[in-house]
Order: sequence, then structure tokens, then C-alpha cells
Amino acid sequence: MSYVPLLISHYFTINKPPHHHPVFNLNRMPSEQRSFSFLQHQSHIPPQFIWPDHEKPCPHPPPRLDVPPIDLGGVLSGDPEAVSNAARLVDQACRKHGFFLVVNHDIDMKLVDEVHRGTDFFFGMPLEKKERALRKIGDHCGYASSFTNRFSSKLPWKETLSFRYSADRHLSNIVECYFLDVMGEDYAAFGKVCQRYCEAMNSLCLNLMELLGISLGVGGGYFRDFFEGNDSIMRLNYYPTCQKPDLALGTGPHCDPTTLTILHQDDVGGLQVYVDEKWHSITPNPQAFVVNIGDTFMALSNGIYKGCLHRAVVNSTTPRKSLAFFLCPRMDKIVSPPKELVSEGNPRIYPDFTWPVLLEFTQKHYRSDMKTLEAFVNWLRQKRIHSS
Ligand SMILES: O=C(O)CCC(=O)C(=O)O
Repeated sequence: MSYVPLLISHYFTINKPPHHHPVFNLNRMPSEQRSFSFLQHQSHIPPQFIWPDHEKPCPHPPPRLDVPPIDLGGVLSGDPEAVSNAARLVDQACRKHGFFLVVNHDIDMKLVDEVHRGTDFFFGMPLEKKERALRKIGDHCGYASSFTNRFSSKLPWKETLSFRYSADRHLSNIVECYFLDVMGEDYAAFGKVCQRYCEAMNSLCLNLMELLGISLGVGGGYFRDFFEGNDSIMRLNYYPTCQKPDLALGTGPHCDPTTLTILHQDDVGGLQVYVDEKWHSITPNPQAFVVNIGDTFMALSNGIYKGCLHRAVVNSTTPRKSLAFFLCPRMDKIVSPPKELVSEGNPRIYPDFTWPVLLEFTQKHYRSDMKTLEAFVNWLRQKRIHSS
């Protein structure tokens, strides 16, 4: 007999949680029941994890998206033909759905393996240890599981650890300091590995920004310069097994509010992207990184490039991991498209904003979904009308 659904529904009937409050009363639930290590063996899953019918995962795995990965080998060595070929492929993908894969990216795959191993180690720890890094309400860094989620329905079947990375030279050890300060000496080595991984991701992002500038016709330096000194986010995603994978989702359908996401998934599979009005599976390729355009880049390109709608499904046999690096602008940068991308035929779509305002919107007012940018723009306009 499973007690968790009973405990949860009891809590809901008595104490309807106000919006923005933790869903479960953590103090009332014994620690072992507040963890996925308990939930993943239950044949009944709590109703808060059951998604509405129209959003449930497809009963059979959807078709694979057949996209050849973009080879960055020639691009990184500056071969003009390779650059123009890659820019053309990036342009096609980003105008259509905002998703592509890259190989020969020059990232050390041993480093990627080390991050995956450290991620297994972290999520394999008892809840009390992981909760040393517990994310606070309204914050975007720290350990979170759906038990600490601020929403009361459509909960994702996952645990995450998110932390800040900054390319500002004054904050050059920010990731390793975070691990040491928040989780202690046991995590110092993993913190160093994550610091190196974020630096590698930063460098890949800047190279991709150069390619995106070329593909949009504004020149290689434009977006590269804009993202120098970026203030980004790294997230380790862990999806425990689920006995009802057809009812739940690891990550619901959403576009990333950030600028560009570089994702490495392990070999389990579960990432799906929405292309041509259908969900498609993205088969894991250990040598490749998945690249998604986020809402902030959609705004920077004046809507020419599309934010990629994606989600992650879970399964009943094998836990899954993914490593997501979210490139974000420096906090004081104004997100505004270059003048070359605005014309009479393509007038401005989104107002100017700064990244911390969009981040705050997604942390305090709105759960990221496929309409975040639209909702944010309406919210911003209302806010500006009221304050004028
Ligand atoms: O794990 C995945 O494949 C997707 C992760 C994701 O969408 C996210 O972290 O925002």
C-alpha cells in the first residue's frame, strides 16, 4: 500500500496551498517519503504528477527527428566554405524550429563524462545531503525536486541542481566556490569539474554566437561581443524511473526563456522536440550537443529565429540525466535586436528588456511554457502602463 498519494491528497483537501508555496508540507512528511527514491517504486503516482490528456506523452515513442548534426570542425579552424555551409544549415533550422545538433565541437568528452559521473554521485546522495543546496522560493539556483516546486499541478518527474556561471573575469571561480560553500569539502572536486565544464560551454556558446551572427547577416562579432561577460546558468537534470511513464513528464513542454541552451543527454533517451506540428524523439548521440534557441535570442533576432519547443519523457526502467548550459546576457545588457533585423516589412515585435526582468517573471509569476515570451511581453507592457 502506498501512503504518499494519501498523504498528499489529505494535505490538499485540508490545506489548499496558496500560489507560490511549496506543494507538499515538507515538515509533515517523513524524509524518506519526500524523495523520488521512494516514489519511483510506487505503482500509483500522486495526482499532481499526472498531466492532462492533451499534454500526456505519446503512448508509443514518436518518430525520430532526422537531422544531420552540424560539423563544427571546419568552422572552428576558420575554413570559409565550412563557415558558410554551417551558417546556412543553422539559418534553416532556426527559422523553422530553433533546434540543431553539433559535432566536432572541440569539447573534451572526458570532461563531459566526469560531469555525468559527478551528477550520478550527487543525485544518488540521501535527501538530507542534497537539501544542503535546497533552492529557495523565487531563486533559480540550488537543488530542487517537485516536492519543493512552487506549483501545485503538472509537476515534472525530476530533480535538478542549478548554479550560476559568470564569464566576468572577477568571478572566475564562481562555480567551484558555490559547491564548496553550499555543499562542503566532499563536493569540492565536483565543483572544479563543473567550473571547467561551464568554461568549455561558454566558449562553445561564443563560437555559436559568431555563427548565428553570420547566419543572420549581422556579422560574426555582433552577438559574440554582446555575450562577452555573460551571466549564465548550468543545470544538472536527473529523471528517476517512473512506474507510470505514460501519465507523467520529466519536463513539460516549454521554450527556454534563456538565450541559447547547450544540452548533453546520456544514452537513455527522452528528449522530444515539436517540429511540423508533431513531437519527435531526439536519439541520444554521445558525441553531439543539442542546441536550442531560447526566448531571449528569439527577441534578439526580432522573431526571425524561433524558440525551440521541447519536453522530456521518463521511463520505467532506467533513470536518465542531461546537462543543460543556458547562456544568458550580462544582467545590465539591453535585449534589443540589431537595426539590420528591423525593417518596414519586419517591424519590432518585442519591447526592450533586460534578462533579470524576464528571469524574475519566470521565477515569480509564470512557469515557462510555449507562450512565455508572449506572456512576458503582455506583463511588461501592463507593468509599464501602471508605472507611467
Ligand atoms: O533533459 C532534457 O532532455 C531537457 C531538459 C530541459 O528541457 C531543461 O532543462 O529545460
